[in-house]
Formats: sequence, structure tokens, C-alpha cells
Amino acid sequence: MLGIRYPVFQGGMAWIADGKLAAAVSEGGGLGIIGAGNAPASYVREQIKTLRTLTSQPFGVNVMLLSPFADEVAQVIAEEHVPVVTTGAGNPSKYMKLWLDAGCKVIPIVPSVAMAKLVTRLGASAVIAEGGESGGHVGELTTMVLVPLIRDATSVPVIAAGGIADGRGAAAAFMLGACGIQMGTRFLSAEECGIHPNYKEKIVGANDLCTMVTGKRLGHPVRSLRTQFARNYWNAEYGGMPDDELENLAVGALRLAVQEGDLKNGCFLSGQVAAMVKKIEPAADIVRSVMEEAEPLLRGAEKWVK
Ligand code: TUI
Repeated sequence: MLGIRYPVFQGGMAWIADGKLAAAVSEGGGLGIIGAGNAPASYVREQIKTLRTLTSQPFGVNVMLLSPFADEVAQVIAEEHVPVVTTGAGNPSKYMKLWLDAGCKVIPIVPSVAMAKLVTRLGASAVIAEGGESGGHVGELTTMVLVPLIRDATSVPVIAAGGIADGRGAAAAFMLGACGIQMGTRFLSAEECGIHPNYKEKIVGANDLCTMVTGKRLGHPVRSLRTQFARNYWNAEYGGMPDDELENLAVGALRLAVQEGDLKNGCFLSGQVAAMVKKIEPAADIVRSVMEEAEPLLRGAEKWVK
């Protein structure tokens, strides 16, 4: 459907997934996705241009629907005839016609059966079922539960996300009914990923209990590394800080992590799989090795039913 060699999407991470990282993933045979995050349309257009100088392979752009710039980003995507649009953190209904008319394939990230049914009716080509093991904005359900439920609820292909970082996770996702996977955290360790070295070190050095979820009180739960910022935020959240002050606490924290590597005030978004990310390597090697690891596992699964 998408013209890619491997069914591996790179998550459209805000501030992180730029044209350079996405191009490396697409050149490696996966689907590289530029993350629009909270950036204005001019940034997104620039990243699309950069990507197009580096690869002629298919790619995507992720629209973060809580962004104040979502309308203008949506427009740029249509104007640029971006091959694949993914959406996150909200309901993409109002943009679906615009994108479909421009020839884009629309693949929303859905945290529930209801949202999967809605976007299927509106013409989505596929859906990404993202469980709460993921980094960033998280839904209620786990990947293990969400993927089969969504597979049963929609006629379009399902891509699994959340908690997948290697061939074992990919094989498990296929068993649950997915026909592709999306990984975010694993690509933080890509050579072509331009995050601050402190961020990469934190990911590669993480253990199983290194992430936590904050932000539930304001309705936007976010998984990040358990850093000083995350602990302070959690204390403020459950210590009675007023809503407006709490909102201000988070402003700029993603940028501080990604660009400055600020270990004190930065918010280092990460999935639970950080503990499984062991080394820094080219993005193309990540795409290929995950699928090469998955293949014998899928064949070998027969032994459990004999
Ligand atoms: O979107 C993500 N992950 C993200 S977005 C982000 S930036 C951010 N900054 C501040 C606050 C919140 C986010 C960092 N990480 N993943 C995809 C995803 N989408 N996960 C969950 C959802 C989702 C949630 C609700 C999708 C649709 C939805 O619909 C709600 C409704 O009914 O409108």
C-alpha cells in the first residue's frame, strides 16, 4: 500500500523526528515520519524539503492535534502532497477530507476502539494502535489489549505501537493481528537522530523502572524518563499546585531536553522500552535488524502448538 520495503514506521516525535532522521529511516526501507509537534507550518515545510533532498522514498508527517499550529500544518501537508499523514493526541476528523483530496494516505494513531471505527468510516487507509507503554502522550490501554481489539473493530490494516523495540516485540505485534509496527524510542538511538548526546546517553543507560507518567490531572498524561523534572512535576501535580501554574511548569521542557540536554529542567520523553535500547547505530540498521530478528521467531512459534 505504501511502497515501503519493511513494515516499520518511525514515530513522528515532536522536536526530534526531523527531515534528516525521517529520510534515513525511509532510505533504510521503513517509513520515516517528520514530527510537526508544536512547530509552525514553515518548520514543517522546511523539513519536508530537507527530506526530499536526501531521499525519494515514501515518507510521512505526523500532526500533533493539540498544537496551536495544527490548521496551518494540515494545509502544508495537503499542498506538499505528503504521501502519508499520521495524527496523534486527538481526533483528526476535520482534516480528513482535505488530506484525502490531496492524495495523502491518512493513518491516525488511535487509543480506543471508538476512534478506530470513526476514522475508518472517514477514509483512513490504516490505523496505528498505540498502547500506553509508549513515550509521550499515552492512552489508557496497553498494546497487548489494544491491538487485537482494534484489529477486530476495523477492516483497515493495523500498525502496532508502544512497547516495541526489537524483533521480539515486532513478532508479538504480528501475532496480535498487526501488519506493521511503529517505534519511537528505539530510533532515539539512531546515529541520524539529532537529539542532545545527554538524551541518547540517558536512553541507552535506562533500566526497566526508568519511566513514569505525569500530567494525568490536566488530562494529558505523558510518559517520560524519571528525571528531576518529572519528579518535581509529579510533586506539584499531586501537591495541589493550581492548574495554570502546573501548565507553565511544562512549557519549554521538551525543547530543553532535546536541544540542551538539560538534565535538571528538561522533559525526556521515552517509552518503557528504553531499557531495551543498548547502542547507537544507523537508522537503516535498526529497521533491518528488527525485521530480521522477527522472522525466525514467527517461524519458530510453531513449536509451542506441537
Ligand atoms: O501523540 C502521541 N504522543 C505524543 S504527542 C506529544 S506532544 C504533547 N505535548 C503536551 C501535551 C501532550 C502532548 C508527545 N507525545 N501519541 C499518539 C497518541 N494519540 N497517543 C494517544 C493519542 C490519542 C489520544 C486521544 C489519540 C486520539 C485521542 O482522541 C481523543 C478524542 O476523543 O478526541
